Amino acid sequence: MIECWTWPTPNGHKVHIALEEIGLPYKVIPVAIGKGEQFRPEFLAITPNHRIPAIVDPDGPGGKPIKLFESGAILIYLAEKSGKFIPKDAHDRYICLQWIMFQMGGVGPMFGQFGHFNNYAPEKIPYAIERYQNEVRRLHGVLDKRLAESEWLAGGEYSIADMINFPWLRNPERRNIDMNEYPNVKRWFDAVAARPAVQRGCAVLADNVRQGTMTDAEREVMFGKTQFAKR
Ligand SMILES: N[C@@H](CCC(=O)N[C@@H](CS)C(=O)NCC(=O)O)C(=O)O
Repeated sequence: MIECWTWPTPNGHKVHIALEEIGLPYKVIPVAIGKGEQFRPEFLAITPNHRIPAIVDPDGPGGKPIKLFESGAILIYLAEKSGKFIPKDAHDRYICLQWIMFQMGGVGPMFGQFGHFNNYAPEKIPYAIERYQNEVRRLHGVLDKRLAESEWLAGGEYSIADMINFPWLRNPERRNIDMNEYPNVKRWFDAVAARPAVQRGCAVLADNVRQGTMTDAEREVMFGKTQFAKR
């Protein structure tokens, strides 16, 4: 059975959603990132990047085990393993990969940096907040344009490109986003959110979602010496 080393964050939810949509059996292994469990030797043996999500599939290519980190690689792997949710047509397949890269290189890092400077940075740096807020808005605009011309991100069929972008579009108020300004994103978001497998994916470890502000101990793990210690 696939081991899914994870935590209930947008990057974790991508993999939970894909596993639920595809219907592959999996075992959740929680990695409490606020407590520093990402630095445990057993997790570092799977990913030197000490970030969730990561998977271990004992039945990988050629029947050999595979360990994988980076959510984009994991979703492509799961889709190819199952033959589901990735277009078979070469043209559409590249379009699907394009929107996966857009999420991995754009939406994730930019939304993440906005969250950091807006919520967690010890000092408010207006330039940084404004820069990432502008990027968040710009990226919503790019998605809106695409979804004005296409039902799903990869084209006519729901795919891993939708699964990977969706979790980062949740809770728009946290990014000062009014979804009514992006009606095509809103239409797409509601359609993805209505899928039972997506709801099951977002419920994985949901009791562990942090309520309220970060404690000093969590802050130290995420942004202090523990995070940057040489390993
Ligand atoms: N590009 C990576 C990003 C993974 C990532 O940033 N994971 C965060 C949670 S969403 C994490 O594990 N953070 C732990 C830490 O910062 O120590 C992916 O998509 O898998």
